[in-house]
Amino acid sequence: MEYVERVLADLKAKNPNEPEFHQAATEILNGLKPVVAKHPEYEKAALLERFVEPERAVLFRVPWVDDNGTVHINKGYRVQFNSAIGPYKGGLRFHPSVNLSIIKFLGLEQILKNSLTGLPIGGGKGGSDFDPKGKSDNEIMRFCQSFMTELYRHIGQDTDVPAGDIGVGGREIGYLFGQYKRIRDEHVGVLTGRGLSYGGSLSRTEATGYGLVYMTEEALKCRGDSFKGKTVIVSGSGNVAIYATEKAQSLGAKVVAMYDSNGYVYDKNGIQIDVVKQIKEVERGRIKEYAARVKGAEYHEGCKGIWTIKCDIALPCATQNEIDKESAEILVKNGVKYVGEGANMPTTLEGIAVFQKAGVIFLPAKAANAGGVATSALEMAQSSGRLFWTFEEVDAKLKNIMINIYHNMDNAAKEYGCEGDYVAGANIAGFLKVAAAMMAQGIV
Ligand code: NDP
Ligand code: 2IT
Repeated sequence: MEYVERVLADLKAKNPNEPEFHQAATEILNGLKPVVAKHPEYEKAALLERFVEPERAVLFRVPWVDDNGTVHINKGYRVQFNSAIGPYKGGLRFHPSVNLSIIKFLGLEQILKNSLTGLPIGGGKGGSDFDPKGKSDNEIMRFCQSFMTELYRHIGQDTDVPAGDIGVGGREIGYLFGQYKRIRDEHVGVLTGRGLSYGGSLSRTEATGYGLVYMTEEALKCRGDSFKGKTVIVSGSGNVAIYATEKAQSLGAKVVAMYDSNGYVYDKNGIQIDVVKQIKEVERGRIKEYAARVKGAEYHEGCKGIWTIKCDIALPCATQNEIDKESAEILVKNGVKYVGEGANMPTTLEGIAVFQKAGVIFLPAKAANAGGVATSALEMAQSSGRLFWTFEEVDAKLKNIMINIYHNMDNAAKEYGCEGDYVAGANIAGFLKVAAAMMAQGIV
């Protein structure tokens, strides 16, 4: 059996019941076929087998007590996937769907994403099946303190630096950091996405969404086009979705729809992002509220319908597998020209095939949403150097990084005979640096 097929078959046999991990590994390894053909030494060093096996996976119990005195137990995870090019780096996700398969898919993706940023960060991911929805601030705090009471022994500013993801934002990072500092007695850059008063970086909050739009803007520019006058759909209404919408609209686009896990809002006049920020960031409410507050806006129960709205550009910014084959076909039929993935793995493998066959410019997650973690690495640099850069400085660096990633994946695709296939291009460009580092460091 051919090398990639053999590694994939082995991975599925050894890691059954991990469909998201299989999906991410399939997408990545298929893209790497031309690389391993050119580098037979990789197979001799079992490089792919090592690449898909986490260096370490920590599973732990997170006990906590709710406001009524009831005891709850959640599962905690930290998968330290690859440290060849730098300390493990990647977010923590708090969502009831979290399991080992999801954390491993996110961790595997993170290795290549972090490599693409050009900064010295390895790949990791963690989280819990804890559901922050409907919990009081005190419950969130107690949960975060319990989570960190185990996690602290596995992380460190030069070892593993977690950050936010779904369900983990500024509030949670604050509680996690407070508990780490209390246990270790160290005020260091062990988490990113920190508040500005205790070591955070300007522009980290905006970075993932802004970065997604900067990359999409570059893809448009290279084709003599721009965001001006474009109709855009952004799914989700969390951190990534809000700042993708804000930046796309500032460049002249009209974002007409957003959703949360209950349903979507359609505003033909263009989403008023300040209203969404008030509902989501301040009140922690539901997107349904938007239609009650903004004249002319409609609310529809359920998420899938959002992809039936006609648009030029789709920016999925919520979660994995939100665009399946059927939704991709409807988007194509309605004339979508660009898809930029803000979320991690938001398009199924079948959905990607539909977009690519139709000639849609498809910007894959590990490249398109790398602005968040890139800015986390800039936060780490500021922490280590005891520096504080202005918003404009960080934002300019972010934009530069996103433009570089776009051209690196475009060039890698050309060089390896798959021009325009950015899925393969991103996998190849990200992998080459990790592979070189792993080869140089021996069999470890
Ligand atoms: P948030 O928790 O801020 O927002 C998540 C949004 O997605 C919410 O609107 C949420 O709705 C929605 N959502 C989550 N799960 C589902 C679901 N199963 N069906 C429908 N909607 C859902 O998270 P982020 O904005 O930080 O993350 C969004 C995506 O971007 C994730 O895939 C994450 O991995 C990725 N990402 C995040 C980065 C960051 O810096 N934050 C960096 C790179 C990627 P509801 O409130 O109803 O749950
Ligand atoms: O998926 C991701 O890249 C993130 N959730 C951000 C990770 C980070 O370390 O900033």
